[in-house]
Amino acid sequence: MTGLIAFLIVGLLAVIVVQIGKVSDLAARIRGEEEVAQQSNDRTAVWLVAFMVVFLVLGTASMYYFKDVMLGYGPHQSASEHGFLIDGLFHSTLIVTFIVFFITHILLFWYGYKYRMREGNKAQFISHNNTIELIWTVVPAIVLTFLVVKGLVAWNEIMPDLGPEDEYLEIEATGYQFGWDIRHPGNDGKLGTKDFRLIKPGVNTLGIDWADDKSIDDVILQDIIYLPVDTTVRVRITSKDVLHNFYLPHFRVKMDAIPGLPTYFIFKPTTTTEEYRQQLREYPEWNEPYDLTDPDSKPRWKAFEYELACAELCGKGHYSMRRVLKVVTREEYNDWLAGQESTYMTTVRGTDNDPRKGQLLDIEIKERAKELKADFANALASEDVLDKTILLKHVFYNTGSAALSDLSKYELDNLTNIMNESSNVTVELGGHTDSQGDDVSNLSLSQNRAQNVMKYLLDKGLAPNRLNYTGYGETMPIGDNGTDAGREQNRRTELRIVSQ
Ligand SMILES: [Cu+2]
Repeated sequence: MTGLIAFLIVGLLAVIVVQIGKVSDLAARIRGEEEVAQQSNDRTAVWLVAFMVVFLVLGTASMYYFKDVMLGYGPHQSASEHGFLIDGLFHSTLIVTFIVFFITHILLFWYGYKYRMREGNKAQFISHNNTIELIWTVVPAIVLTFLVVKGLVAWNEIMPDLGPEDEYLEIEATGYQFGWDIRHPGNDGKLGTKDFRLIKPGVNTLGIDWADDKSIDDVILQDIIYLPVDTTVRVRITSKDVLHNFYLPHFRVKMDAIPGLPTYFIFKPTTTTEEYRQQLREYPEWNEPYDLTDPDSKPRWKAFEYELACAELCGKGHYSMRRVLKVVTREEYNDWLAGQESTYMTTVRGTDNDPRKGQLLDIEIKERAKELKADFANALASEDVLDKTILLKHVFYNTGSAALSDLSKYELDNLTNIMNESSNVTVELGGHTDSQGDDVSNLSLSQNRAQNVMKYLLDKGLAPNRLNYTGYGETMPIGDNGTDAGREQNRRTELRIVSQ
């Protein structure tokens, strides 16, 4: 209906214009052509000036009206340190173009008015004028030099790379159709190395070298990206397939992600997500409901999140490359980091893709040493005879044999250290089996195993009078021999403190 009315209005206006044309044609014939032409020129010249005034007033008013919804104005203050420098560039460019826009438009329309056709006026013909040429070459050159130099200064300030002494957090963003793999360095703050030859679709999509110690605690973030406030962040930016662009608009961070050519961006977030929300809260637009169909939904400022977007039209799923980014305080960041499980430990450790399969990690060795030390100290401190026995959790044998497995040496080395520290303690090593097989052979197997443990400790230099061993066979089960798990518990090596 509205369309029909609009169409009719336009049609009627066209009819009116044609009719006016016919009337002035008629008038011209009555009054004489020249007088009519003069009047028409005067009228056009006045209308041009009127148009100019309305145009400039409305243009300026719309700039003012929309200032709060344009990124970089109103509530959208840069949330990073260098962002103000970039905003400064935009502002100075805007001011210069605004002034030029005003001057040129006023001149354009004023000349249209001043030099309208009048009797006796004659157009001036200039084939060449050095002064004019000089003015319109030099003035833009000066303005552009000012803008370009300002831009170069900003570039040199923002883009230099960090040195080895600088403290920073480095993360890695790998773009692909359609998403980002964001790799966080974990507790050590260092990203593990990568090698394209290690890329295995579905298994190691980034080609991370799991044999590198630095990669053990790296986390490929599944969901929200967390960054600590007031910390320099260096982002390694790369792409797996086509051009993408790493874009954090609120931080004025924008850099192409190029397949085969790593790029980077360094920035320092200065405003936490919560602080930014509080800034937005001051503006009426941000107090409107977030969900327009539900007036009771939370206000927009509460739902605000920083976001990572792809700023390159990289394909039809381009829009889905959005990721939420949260800037939080140091304490919140540390809490979050403590809750993150490394990608290696959760998806690679112990699998066929693990180059350290069958080996212990430094962190595991340290962890076990700590645990054994605590168990030993508890046993020493306790008055109860039953508490004097501790389980050597990580001592294992080859199946059906008394030979120690390779990994058992870590536990026994730890035990040697502990025994050296408490030189008055004497212990008994006890071997135990499950109930499968006959009693006699179980007894001898447990004896041989306990004896092998003792031999290992003697080889490490412990005094023979501090050590003793006994094989208990299947006589002292701690688990149910009817189940696999129970039998596994029963096959064990224990240490009992005899005297201290
Ligand atoms: Cu993209």
